[in-house]
Amino acid sequence: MSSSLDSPTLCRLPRVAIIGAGRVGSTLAQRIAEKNLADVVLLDIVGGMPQGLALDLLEARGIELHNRQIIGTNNYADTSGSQIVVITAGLPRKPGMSRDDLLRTNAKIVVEAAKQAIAYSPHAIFIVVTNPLDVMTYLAWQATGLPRNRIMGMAGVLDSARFETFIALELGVLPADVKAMVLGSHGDLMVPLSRYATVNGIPITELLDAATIERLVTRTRNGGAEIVELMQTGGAFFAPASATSVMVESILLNQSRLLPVAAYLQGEYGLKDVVIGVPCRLGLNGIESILELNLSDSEREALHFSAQSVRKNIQRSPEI
Ligand code: TXD
Repeated sequence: MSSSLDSPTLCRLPRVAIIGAGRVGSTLAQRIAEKNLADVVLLDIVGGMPQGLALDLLEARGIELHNRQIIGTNNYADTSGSQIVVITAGLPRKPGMSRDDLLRTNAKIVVEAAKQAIAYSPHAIFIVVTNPLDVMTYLAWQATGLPRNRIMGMAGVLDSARFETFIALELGVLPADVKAMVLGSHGDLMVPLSRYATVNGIPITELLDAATIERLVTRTRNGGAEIVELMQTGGAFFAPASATSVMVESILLNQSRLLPVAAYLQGEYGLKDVVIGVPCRLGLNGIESILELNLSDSEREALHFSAQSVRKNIQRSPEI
């Protein structure tokens, strides 16, 4: 027996398009759906693969207790109307390969993906994940012509999470109690700000000696390579997907979280026309604001050095 009810108001959740359904892309789809943040469209160049992954994720919905739509496709038309587009398409690093070795191949892939995606989702906010991260974000910004608040790269959240992990392991404390901020480019020249790292408000400089902190900083700088060396077949993807999902969440839920994000700078930190990791407040408009910290001379120098290497790679990248 059924009683008549007013037709339920269907609450349409936002849609996130993920370009590149590889390890980072598919894990991100899982995180977004299981956090109930948005419907997900997974797109890849390989036929059948994103469709299979989407079906697999759909079959877990009853167990994971969510009802998000997950679509797998090879057609950009299916991504239309997305609020957020995440670009993970490209080749990952192989052992011994630097992120910059990926430059040429991934530049073509990312620029093409950005152009196609913006055509179908002209109001979307873009998050670039593909390496070399800062250069790819710059190229995607150029290719889309987006205002700078609507395009950013994910790296600092991951690098900071790695630094926090190593601090927590060293001190034997709960990882969630450790907060750290890593700025600069995503690579060997990243800038972990040790003096801002705390355990529930206590600066780590009170808890660890300088040599130990330096060891943890070095491990953070090599965090990606350490995993590539261990795995031998591709790089990290669980933590990168988690880090990206935090950015997606802060934007969709307008959380205003202050996160290190690769942003296009127009004079902040004395840097212009370059993309580099700086603290940004993320909300519905994407980058709501950029926070300018009072850096020490050596931190500022390290940030500028890091920006210089990004610039060099932007100049080296192919005309597309
Ligand atoms: O901190 C960060 N930003 C990073 C970046 C952390 C981890 C991974 N990082 C980089 O993300 C990594 O160096 C790669 O450049 C990307 C994606 O890494 P992932 O590990 O997911 O690589 P996969 O598993 O090889 O997936 C890439 C997918 C794969 O399925 C390809 O078929 C697809 O990209 N691909 C494309 N999709 C759409 N369109 C085109 N042209 C295309 N080319 C490849």
